[in-house]
Amino acid sequence: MEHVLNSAVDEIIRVRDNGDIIRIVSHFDADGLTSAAIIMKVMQRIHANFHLSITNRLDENIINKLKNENRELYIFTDIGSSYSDVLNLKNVIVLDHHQPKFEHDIIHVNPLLFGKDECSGSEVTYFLADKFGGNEDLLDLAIIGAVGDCMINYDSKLNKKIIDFAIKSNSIQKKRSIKIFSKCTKPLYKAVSSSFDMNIPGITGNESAAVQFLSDIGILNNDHTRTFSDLTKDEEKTLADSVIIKRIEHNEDNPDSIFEDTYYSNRLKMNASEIAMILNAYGRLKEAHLGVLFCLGIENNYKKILIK
Ligand SMILES: [Mn+2]
Repeated sequence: MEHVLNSAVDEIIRVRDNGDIIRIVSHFDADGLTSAAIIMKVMQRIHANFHLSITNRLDENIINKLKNENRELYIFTDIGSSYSDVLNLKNVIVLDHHQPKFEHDIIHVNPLLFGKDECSGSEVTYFLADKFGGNEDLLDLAIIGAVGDCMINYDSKLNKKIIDFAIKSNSIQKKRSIKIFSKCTKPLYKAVSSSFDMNIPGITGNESAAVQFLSDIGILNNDHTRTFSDLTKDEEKTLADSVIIKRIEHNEDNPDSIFEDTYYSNRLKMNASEIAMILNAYGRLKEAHLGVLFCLGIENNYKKILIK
């Protein structure tokens, strides 16, 4: 993959030096929006002119419109490999991980063309960003995209490389934590009752039972607004122990298998899985541009999007 990434860098530098606009198109889900944010930041940092748009698919119509724009270079992130129509464009770089419909007719960076190792679109895009240097602060975005596409726990060397690099550069904290979703964005009782990956007999799916349970173990505040991320270390342990006890009492299989690896973005101050959920909401509600700004820490009105 290295030599193709190097060709992509050379091509981007050439077009930038000519002062031409680089046309970027990315996918509309969390992986695509994080990929878009990574490539956009790289373009800003190397002082390249660019124009970005987000789409959920690439049909003939869209490709024709892009062709009529007559740009010197088109870059597709987290999309493109499965659309051979992109070959109709003059000068193309595809950074993607979807099943390829063509090989190296263009600058095509897709791990599936180089062996069995898989990774997300955001990780492929990060590998390009890394070639330019000084983009380690974008590593959390690479991880968030991988979490969004459920690729983070794949036994993949590429994945592992990004995770190790992200932890080392202090972009991400990897934590073993109880399987509760919405650790930062929902009140704890709602998060506990709606975490279906970890059954708590009598409590999963029942908000008032969750309120009672949390109050019994002494970690609920008066107005019930606390989130999981507000808990102290001791309270986290109390919660985990109490969940395990409940599961033992009800003869659940593997009562103590309630933990998972989570990835926390030090920059966005939230877990990657929640950021991915927020980005998917932006994409589906046709507010993808705000999703990209959210990735960059510029837009922060995500609560409005979650209510919709
Ligand atoms: Mn993807």
